[in-house]
Amino acid sequence: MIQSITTQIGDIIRGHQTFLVAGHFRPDGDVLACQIALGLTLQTLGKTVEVWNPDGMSRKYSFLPHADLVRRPPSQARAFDVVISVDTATQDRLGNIRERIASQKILVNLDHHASNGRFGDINWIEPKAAASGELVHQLLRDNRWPITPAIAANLFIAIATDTGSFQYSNTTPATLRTAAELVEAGANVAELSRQCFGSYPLARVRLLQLALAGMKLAADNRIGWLWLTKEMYRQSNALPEDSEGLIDHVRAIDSVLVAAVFEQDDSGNVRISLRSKSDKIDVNKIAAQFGGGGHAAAAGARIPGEPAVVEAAALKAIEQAVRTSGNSAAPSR
Ligand SMILES: [Mn+2]
Repeated sequence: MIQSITTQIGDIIRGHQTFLVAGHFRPDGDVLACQIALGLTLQTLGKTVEVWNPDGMSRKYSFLPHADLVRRPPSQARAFDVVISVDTATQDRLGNIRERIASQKILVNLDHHASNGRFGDINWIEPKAAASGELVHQLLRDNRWPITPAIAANLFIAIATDTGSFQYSNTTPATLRTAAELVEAGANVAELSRQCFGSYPLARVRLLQLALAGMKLAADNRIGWLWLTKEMYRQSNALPEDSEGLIDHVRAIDSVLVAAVFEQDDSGNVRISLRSKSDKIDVNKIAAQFGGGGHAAAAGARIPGEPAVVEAAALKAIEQAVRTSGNSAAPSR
C-alpha cells in the first residue's frame, strides 16, 4: 500500500526525538505562523524542538500566540534528528540556519512554492495550496494531532496573509474549508484580522507615503512600480518588515496588470517583488529570468547590479510579458 505523504512525515515525527523547524529569511506571516504551529505540535507530542528563523520573530507578527517560540539561530551549531524546512523554496533562503545545524538525519521539505528546489530527503511540495499553512493543517488533521486554539490562530493567519485575506486567485474551496475548520477550532477572525491587517505602525504608512510619491506607470498604465530606498526608510523610521504588502497599493490600481516593488539591499543587489492580476501573466516566469521564483501571481528575485540597470532590465521583461499576454489596455482615470 502506498503511504500518503502526511502519514510518511507523521511516521518520521513519531520515530524521532529532536527537531528543528526552520523557515526563510525576511519572514512573512505564512512562514512564521507555520513555524510556530509546527513547534507547538512537536512540543505537544513530547519532542525536543527548536524553531529558528534567520531574522528571528518580526515585530509585525509578534501578536501570534506563542510568537516567542521563534528564535534567531544560536552562534553554536546544534545537532538534530529531523530538520523540517517550511515555506522555503530554496536552501539559500534559510540563511545562516544551515551553518548552525551540526548534523541532521532527515530533512523534511514542506512548501507550496512551485519553484521549490526539492532539497529535502522527503519533499512535500503542493503548489495548489494557497499557503504552507494549508499543508500544516492537513498534516495535523491526517495524523489526528490536536489543533488547539493557539495552533488554529497561527494557521489561520498563515492562510489569511498568503491569500491577501482570501482575495487572491490562490483561494480555493479547500482553502476556505481549511479556514472554516480553523475558526471552528478557535481562531478568532475579527480579532486576528484586526491585529494583522488593521494595526500598522505609523512608520509603515509614512514609508508608503514616500514610496507612492515616486510611483511610476508604463505600458498604458498596465505596469506600475515603485522604489523603496534607504533614504525613505531613514526618513520614515520604518523597518524592513514594514515593506510587506505595500505592493498591494500598486496592484490595486484598476488598470494595473503587473505591480513591482524595487528595493536595494545591503549587499549591492536589487530585490524585486512582482504581482500579477492576469492569469495570462506568470510573474514566476519573469522572476525566473533573473534567478528568482515564487508563484504565478506573486514572485520575486534578487538581482545584482546598479539600480537603474536592474530596473530597466526587469521592466523590459515585464513589458514583454504584458504585451504578449493579449490583455488590452484599460486606461485608468
Ligand atoms: Mn507561503
